Amino acid sequence: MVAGAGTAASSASAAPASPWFSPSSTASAPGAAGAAPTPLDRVVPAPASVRPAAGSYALRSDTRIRVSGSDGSARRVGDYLAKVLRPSTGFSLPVTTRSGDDGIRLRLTPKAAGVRTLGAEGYRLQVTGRAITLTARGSAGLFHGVQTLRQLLPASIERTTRQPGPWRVSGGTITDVPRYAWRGAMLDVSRHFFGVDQVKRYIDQLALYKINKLHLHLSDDQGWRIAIDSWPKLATHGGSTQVGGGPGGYYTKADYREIVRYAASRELTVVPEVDMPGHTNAALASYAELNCDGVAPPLYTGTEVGFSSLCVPKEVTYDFVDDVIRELAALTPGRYLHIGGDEAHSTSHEDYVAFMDRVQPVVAKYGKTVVGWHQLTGAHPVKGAIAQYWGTDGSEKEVADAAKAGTRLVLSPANRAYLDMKYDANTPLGLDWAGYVEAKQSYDWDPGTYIKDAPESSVLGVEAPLWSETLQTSPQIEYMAFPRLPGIAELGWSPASTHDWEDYRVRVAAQGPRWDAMRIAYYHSPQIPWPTS
Ligand code: TNX
Repeated sequence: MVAGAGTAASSASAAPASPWFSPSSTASAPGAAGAAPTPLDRVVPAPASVRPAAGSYALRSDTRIRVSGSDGSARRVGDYLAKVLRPSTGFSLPVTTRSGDDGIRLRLTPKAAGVRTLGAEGYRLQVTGRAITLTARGSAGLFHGVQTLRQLLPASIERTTRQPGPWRVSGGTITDVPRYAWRGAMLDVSRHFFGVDQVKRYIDQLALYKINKLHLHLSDDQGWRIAIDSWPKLATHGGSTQVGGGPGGYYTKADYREIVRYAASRELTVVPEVDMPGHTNAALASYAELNCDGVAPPLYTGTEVGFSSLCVPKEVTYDFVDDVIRELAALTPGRYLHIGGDEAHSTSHEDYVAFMDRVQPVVAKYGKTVVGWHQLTGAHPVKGAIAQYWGTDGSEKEVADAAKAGTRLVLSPANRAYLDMKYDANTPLGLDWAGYVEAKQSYDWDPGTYIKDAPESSVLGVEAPLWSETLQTSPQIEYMAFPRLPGIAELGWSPASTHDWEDYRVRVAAQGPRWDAMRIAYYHSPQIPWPTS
């Protein structure tokens, strides 16, 4: 669609025709410094609308980042952009509120006509020889536009040492808005605990692809990971181990607030999950009175599921639930609170329904919207509830019925969106109960039509969960998340009309050199034509 890629490919014909040297592996591949700049439509997620124009903009040593808008949020995005660009360019890139028609301009114009259709998260990026102008109604739009701009610069922009450039961006206009409001990623910090810095690193990676929800799975059989003042042993005892018997850990309230703050600075909302009534061994081990027989079980470090349950008939259970939800809601500025509800195999159906009937109103009492795994649709989801689907074929009638009755859906089909599934039989990490999930399998489905008989309007978005039974380090997180996470992010952001595996696999291939520059330990899927230089 855009001149540039073709030009780059033909200039690569000087490369030796050896099996070790494909044209895309030469230094003149789009996106490599010194080559034609990356065409505007070569980003992930695919933009909603692209109009290329002649010319290009080049960052220079005297480029300024000009921010406008009254409340300082454009400046914060400008400062973030400057921090990304300064190390590799070596330019000073001052951020200024002085207006001007040159440089990189970040304009926050909540009311201007012509930007209304951009909504809260959309942006317009205009590139001419004189300026790059990003326009949005809110800071989220500017921030997402900055992520697009990063991808339009050469991959070496992501390095932390000075690089030669040149730093050119193709001319034209991108106008971009998300398809879905919920574009989530879940991290299981219970099976293995991940510290604040590891979570921040993942947040930075999620932000690259315009993910806007960070769902933290804070409790499970193997560990309780958030300090609750009224039930202190949840964290100190329930958080004291993990799968395999390591030391585990938990977030203090200050730690959790720091994660929330950092996520917000990257335009992500934290969605905390406390999984109930099953997946509760860590809590049951911490307080004997939560057990129906009054006996605390030992801590658990295996990987079985479905053996634990809160005691539904006991009143103390609801004191516990009220305290936990009250404290967690008070710590959480976002609207959502996830109460789990999956795999309650040790809870009778009757008890499950009774439990959910009592607990959902507690979430509302503390001002939050209920999110639950889709088994909640087998009980009585309250008005406004959100069900997170994790089945594998979209055929569950109770999910479709709930959707018809107003329950909104976040889609995480396990055989598509589960980042902990192995890519193939040789993947050293992960599980395989939902089958192998290679890059194409992960990308090639449509959230709008996935759940049989659910109205398309019930779909709030998509989410990629990363369960951590087999994962302990940031490189392991990255190996499972990349390249599948960007594909799920694209399903959440890009219009269905742009969906095309053959096109996507080439666009995502161009992310490889960026991940190399950022030291992201991605899986080199054989389905993707990675540049090899
Ligand atoms: C199912 S998905 C679970 C988790 C496991 C995961 C592993 C869901 C709601 N429950 O407890 O960690 O499979 O893939």
